[in-house]
Amino acid sequence: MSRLHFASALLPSGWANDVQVVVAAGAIAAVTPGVAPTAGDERHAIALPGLASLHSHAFQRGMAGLAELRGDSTDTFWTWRETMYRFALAMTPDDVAAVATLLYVEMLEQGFTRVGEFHYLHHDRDGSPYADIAEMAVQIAQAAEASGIALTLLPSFYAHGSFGGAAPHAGQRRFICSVDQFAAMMAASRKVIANLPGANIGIAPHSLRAVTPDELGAIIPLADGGPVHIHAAEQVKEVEDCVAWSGRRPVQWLLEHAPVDQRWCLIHATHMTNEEVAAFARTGAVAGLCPITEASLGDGIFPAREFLDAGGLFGVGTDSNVLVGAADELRQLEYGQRLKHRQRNVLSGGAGRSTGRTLFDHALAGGTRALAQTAVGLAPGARADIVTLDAAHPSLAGRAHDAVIDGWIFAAGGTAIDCVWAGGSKVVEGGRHRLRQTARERFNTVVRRLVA
Ligand code: NGQ
Ligand code: ZN
Repeated sequence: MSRLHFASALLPSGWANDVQVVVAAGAIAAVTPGVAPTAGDERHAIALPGLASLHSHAFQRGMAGLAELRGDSTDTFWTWRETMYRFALAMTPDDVAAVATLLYVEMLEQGFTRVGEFHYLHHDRDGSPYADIAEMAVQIAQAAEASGIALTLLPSFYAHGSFGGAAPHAGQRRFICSVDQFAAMMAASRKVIANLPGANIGIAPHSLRAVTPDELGAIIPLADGGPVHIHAAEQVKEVEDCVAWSGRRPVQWLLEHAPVDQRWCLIHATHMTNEEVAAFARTGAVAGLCPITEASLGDGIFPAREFLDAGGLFGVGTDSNVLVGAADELRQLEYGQRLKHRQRNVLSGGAGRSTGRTLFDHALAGGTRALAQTAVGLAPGARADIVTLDAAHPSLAGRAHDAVIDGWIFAAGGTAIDCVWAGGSKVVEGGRHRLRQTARERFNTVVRRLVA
């Protein structure tokens, strides 16, 4: 058991001062506002609950910044994807573990205490399953365990190269499963995470490009009540191809044909009509926004103002992990809206409200729902996932409460983070994860070989 004391802390009921938090067996046992610190309390200034990166492809951290060289033809999402596939084809299970470990260390340093790993790099380099069909999931779980981050493993079902059951191409061979293989992979993956603290599992039909309607129907029961994540409507070409295939747009098709409800998370959902926005918001499903990757890949701008006005809930993910940061994702989300609408404080939710606070509340609630967590934030029963900010950071000086969040998101970024507890264990101190150095060395060795 340990006792922490915060001069101020963001609780589910709002900001409170002089908050004592008791941590036992990795969870928050008690939260008491308005009490002076007692001897033996570890004291900090400002506490926030950790956020989730609800959408990550860990292996892609290995190629961050390596696809910024212009090619012979116009560079797009689709040409980036070819580069990404070439990188994926070269990686061994140990490479994936090295890359994922550093990524999760970085996520924790940046205020993410849970990751939704949308995991589709399943098979050996020739496309044949490993002797253990969940071999790559084992590597992901080991990285999560070493770093301390809570894992929501989302094994991805991927079977086709495009809409209508088109054959996959050779570059996709490591991702491909039959429905039966996927059922075996889910069973094996459940065992992989069974003893991992804080872990849970869902499923991730990759996209309507990769999964037929029949396959979607066959795999949804394998979630067994857990989360269901799917990429949808990220690119205009994807919307056009979906209309050509079905007469429906991707989000529209899902809302009409799949049992989309609060268990579901539609990743990106960038391109929607107003009708799709309203219907999506009504389902209670979460929009899994990845603003930095969506900007990096030239996807487009999510209709966030309209979606929030319709009562929709979003969370954020780091997706390609080209740059990892909770503040960075939320800032990019708001800045995209500012550039689009040529206004300021677009997503604050009303006069006198802090934009940073509103973004933070959404990311917390959306991440919690999308990754099927029952307890939210700094409250008894929740995992003890706590982030403290450095009150002496110049961008936080003189601020209190919501203004601190604004200072973090819009002015300081990750440099404002001081300590992070993951499942009650203090893994980040002074902004550095205890494994930073060893994880970097291992990662660098792998990546030097991969880029050579
Ligand atoms: C992915 N990433 O699965 O890693 C995808 C690219 C695809 C993003 N969509 C592959 N950002 O969607 O076909
Ligand atoms: Zn993705």
